[in-house]
Amino acid sequence: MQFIDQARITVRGGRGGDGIAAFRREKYVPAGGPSGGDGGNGGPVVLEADSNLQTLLDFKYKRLFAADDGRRGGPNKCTGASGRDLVIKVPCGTEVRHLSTGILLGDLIEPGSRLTVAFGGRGGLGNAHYLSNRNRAPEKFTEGRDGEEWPLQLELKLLAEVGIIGLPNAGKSTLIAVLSAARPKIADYPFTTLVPNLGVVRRPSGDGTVFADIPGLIAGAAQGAGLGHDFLRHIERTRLLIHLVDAGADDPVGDLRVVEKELEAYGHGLVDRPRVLVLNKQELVQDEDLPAVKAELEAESGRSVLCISAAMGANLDLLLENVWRELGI
Ligand SMILES: Nc1nc2c(ncn2[C@@H]2O[C@H](COP(=O)(O)OP(=O)(O)OP(=O)(O)O)[C@@H](O)[C@H]2O)c(=O)[nH]1
Ligand SMILES: [Mg+2]
Repeated sequence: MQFIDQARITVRGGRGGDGIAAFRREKYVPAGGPSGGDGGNGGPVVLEADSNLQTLLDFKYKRLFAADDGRRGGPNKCTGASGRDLVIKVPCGTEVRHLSTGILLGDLIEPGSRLTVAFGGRGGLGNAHYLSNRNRAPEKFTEGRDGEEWPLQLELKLLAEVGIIGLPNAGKSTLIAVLSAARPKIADYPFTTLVPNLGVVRRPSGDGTVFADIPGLIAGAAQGAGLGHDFLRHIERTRLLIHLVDAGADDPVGDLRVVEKELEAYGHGLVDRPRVLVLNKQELVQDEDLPAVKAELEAESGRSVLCISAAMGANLDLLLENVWRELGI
């Protein structure tokens, strides 16, 4: 499933440091001459592709990225220090465009690849530069230039590997919220989720896998009922489905059938997609009744069923272990 993650940022190179006017004053050196140094250059802003990042979420909160300014020149023809490069890490596959014109500035695909998006301003010249035969004591110096400033549009195409499906209210959004940093709306009524929510779940290796919480499916979704139709199309490209069944529902087995039927009706090989069947809200069933509910679902589906509670955080490790195993990672 492909989603586009977008962010708008402004990048600004550092301002160049000013040159200065100064004169050499030293014992036994009369009329030592102009010695004002140049300002340092402002630092550039550089984007760098980093394979540890998966989303542009970090840019939702911080918008302006400004590199350091260059320092003023010093006496004795000392050039001021240049501003340091400001390196901003972005996920691999980030496209960088100029915001208003849409011109593509670069595509950061390979880990470690870099793109300078704003150059720093040049440092000004000190008065030592203006020494000439006609003017032995120039007072002139120049100021540093401003760095470039550009509004940018970052765009990342995300591929969700795992889709979370189930009837409305099964707890899909709750699950993605406890597994990842995603914060979708959660409520005890159906159709809370209207568009897919993405969350990045950390694997033990530290890398992330993108999960998608899909709006609830209902009977007839494959024919376009409810919100399910569009979203079935989305999950076509996931590698694995987590099918959540609400243990507190009147008829969990009936609920399971509804979703199975929709997957079948939709076609495109969705029913054959690797699937982890999960009974959520396990604490809503009496402990002694849980094995029976589980057995019924297993008999109906021919799959083994994992009992969890997304809200209480029970058996989530077990669920993820299953997911990584199914994905072969
Ligand atoms: N008791 C209990 N309640 C849960 C659990 N997981 C989710 N819920 C509750 O179930 C309700 C529905 O949760 P959501 O996560 O919004 O369900 P959803 O599947 O995303 O629903 P839609 O977006 O409408 O399809 C909320 O009131 C949750 O607090 C659980 O493990 N135990
Ligand atoms: Mg939801």
